[in-house]
Order: sequence, then C-alpha cells, then structure tokens
Amino acid sequence: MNFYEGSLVATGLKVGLVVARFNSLVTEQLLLGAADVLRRHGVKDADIDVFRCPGTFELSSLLRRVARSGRYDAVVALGAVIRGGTPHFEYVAGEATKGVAQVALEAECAVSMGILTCDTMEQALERAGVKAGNKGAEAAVAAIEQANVLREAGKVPSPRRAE
Ligand code: INI
Repeated sequence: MNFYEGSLVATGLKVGLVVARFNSLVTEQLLLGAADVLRRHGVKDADIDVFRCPGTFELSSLLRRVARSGRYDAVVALGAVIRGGTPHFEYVAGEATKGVAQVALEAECAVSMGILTCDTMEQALERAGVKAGNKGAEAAVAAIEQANVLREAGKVPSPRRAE
C-alpha cells in the first residue's frame, strides 16, 4: 500500500487570503488567526497576500480570480454570515458555500473555507478566537495540508508496464 498525505510544514508555500469586509469585527479576527497559523507553520510574511471584498457573497468570485492567477499554493476564503432577522442569511450563506466549492473543484491550488455561519454576533465572535477556537486558523491549517497533499498526488509514479 502507498499512502499520500499532506504535512503541516508550510515553508515555501505562497498563500492568498480572501476576506469579506461585512461583519469585519469578526472577519478581521479570522484573518489574524489565519495569518498567525501560516507564519507559525513557516510561511514567510512576504508570501501571504490579503485580498478584500465587500461581503461573503462576493468571496467566491475574488477567490476564483486569485486561485486562477497561478501564484498561490493555497487560497483561503474568510467570511462571517450572521442570521439576524432576515432571510438574506440563507441566500448569502448558501451561495457562498456553493461558490467556494466550485472554485475548489476548478482550481489547481488548494482551496479552503473559513466562513462562519452563526445565529448571533456573539456566537461568531466566539468562533473567531474569543472562546471556541478560530475558524480562520482552522481553515489555514487545512489549506497547508491540502496544498501539500495536492503536491504529493502530483508525484505519484505512473504504473510500470508489464514486460
Ligand atoms: N454579507 C456577509 O458577509 N455576512 C452577512 O451576514 C451578510 N448578511 O447577512 O446580509 C452579508 N450580506 C452582504 C452580501 O455578502 C453582499 O455583499 C451584498 O448582498 C452585495 O452583493
């Protein structure tokens, strides 16, 4: 058996972080969490580029452009959708998730999703570093692992022909 998996060593990786401005109180914490993890796993500061878009709905189109540039080993989408009192929540959360999934399937690089979907701002802040971890940091760890396993998958030797 041969196993292929991604390490969490991020030395030499180039990463694009795509961040929604909407609910920036939360998304800026997701960004800090993601950047902190990347640096601590060995990514150089100069190899982390941050792109900002208006809201979570816009994340996937910018994410796609960044992923397609060919400059990154991984791109990470960071956003926060908070239910509040309107049905808008469902549309924004649903479309963003579908959009990021579509980018992930098309992209040559790793794509990870750090989008919070919460009922309240309090819950969102809890998941952005206050209490229950940081979704941005988790997404950055996933991006590193996926970038490395994608690289490994590209090195799988072709089957030897029978003589
Ligand atoms: N954008 C978010 O990032 N989070 C939200 O909670 C949110 N809500 O609930 O409305 C939100 N809306 C804006 C949306 O992402 C677009 O920017 C807007 O519809 C313009 O296209």
